[in-house]
Amino acid sequence: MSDTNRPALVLLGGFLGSGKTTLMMRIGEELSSRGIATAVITNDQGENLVDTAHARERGLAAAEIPGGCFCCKFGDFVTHLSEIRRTVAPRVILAEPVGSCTDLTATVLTPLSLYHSGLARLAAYIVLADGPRLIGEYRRMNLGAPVTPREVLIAHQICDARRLVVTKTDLLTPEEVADAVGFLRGLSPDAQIVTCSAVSGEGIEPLIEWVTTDDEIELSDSPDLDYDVYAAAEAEMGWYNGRATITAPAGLRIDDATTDLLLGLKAEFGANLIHGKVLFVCEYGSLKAGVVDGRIGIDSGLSSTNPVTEAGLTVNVRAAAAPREIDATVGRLIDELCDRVGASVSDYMHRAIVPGRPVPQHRIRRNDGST
Ligand SMILES: Nc1nc2c(ncn2[C@@H]2O[C@H](COP(=O)(O)OP(=O)(O)OP(=O)(O)O)[C@@H](O)[C@H]2O)c(=O)[nH]1
Ligand SMILES: [Mg+2]
Repeated sequence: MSDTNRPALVLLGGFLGSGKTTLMMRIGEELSSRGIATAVITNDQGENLVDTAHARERGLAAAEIPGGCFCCKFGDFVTHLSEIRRTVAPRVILAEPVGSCTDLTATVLTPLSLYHSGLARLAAYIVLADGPRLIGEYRRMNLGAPVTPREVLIAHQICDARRLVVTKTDLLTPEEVADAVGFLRGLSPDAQIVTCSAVSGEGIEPLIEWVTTDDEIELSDSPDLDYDVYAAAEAEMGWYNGRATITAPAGLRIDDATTDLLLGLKAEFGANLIHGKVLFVCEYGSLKAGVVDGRIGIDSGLSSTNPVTEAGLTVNVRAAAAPREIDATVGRLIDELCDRVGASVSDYMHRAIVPGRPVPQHRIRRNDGST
């Protein structure tokens, strides 16, 4: 990397559950081990984020922009960029936009390059696509000629970036990986496409090269997007974020409790569960796990499975369901878990919302120059 004072900024976009946080942690840890100071910025429609807590537990400097995506909170994004630059002085900043957000070329990258180019060098804009979903759910959708709001959103995310990653290749056979790449290539013929598993580490090296480049990306024009349809896609989803302290005099096994909660979410919401995440923090460290596409993944384990008497719990759920329903269901699942182990809940803070219409502070498309 060249000796420049400006940190490299890398945006890692992609639909909910595509593996952004997991890959960001993996890249962050890899860069740190090479002596490259790295910070992350997470983003969500709500507060109390599993992702931010997880990053901090893993020792990465992390800033969080809650309550809206980078585009609608562009001012906050700029403030956090300069703040993290001043306090941490990273060489690389990895930023994860909300998984239901798109149009970042027009709403984040172009405004940054026009108005705040001194803050960071735009090193890469990478969009992730979930490998198993590419060859399953996405293949059954009309992403090539999108019709439904969800199809429009996912297709736009993929076409907005010139660099794409097929994630979770450890869950696919080599033939399925080739199939997933071919499918993605059909949607975005000119993009650079790599494949990787953040779990096994396979395919990480090309990504490290993308992230540590000395270059600055050339901004292309962003594909057109109907904001009414985009808003409809966001409005189909309910977002629940909650946090509580669990006190269990008779002892609570965190691994069992995590599985219980995730299986409960899966059973309650079925195919409508887009991404459920659980983070427990206790005396043995933290355990983060999630469920996507019906599959449970453990992202970080504890040093011991011995029962604990107190733990902090954070739960984030994104589902195609009414917020009230998600809120009530998660509350009941936590209560049922506590009843089973004789535990009690305190300091329970929870909020469930439908994201509002995306209203970016700037939207600059190169061919019309409007803001
Ligand atoms: N097997 C496998 N699982 C993965 C991999 N990457 C992510 N996962 C799992 O996929 C789930 C979602 O991963 P995240 O990194 O949280 O996804 P995300 O894109 O940040 O999701 P949002 O923050 O909701 O937008 C987690 O349960 C991970 O365990 C991978 O390379 N292999
Ligand atoms: Mg995430």
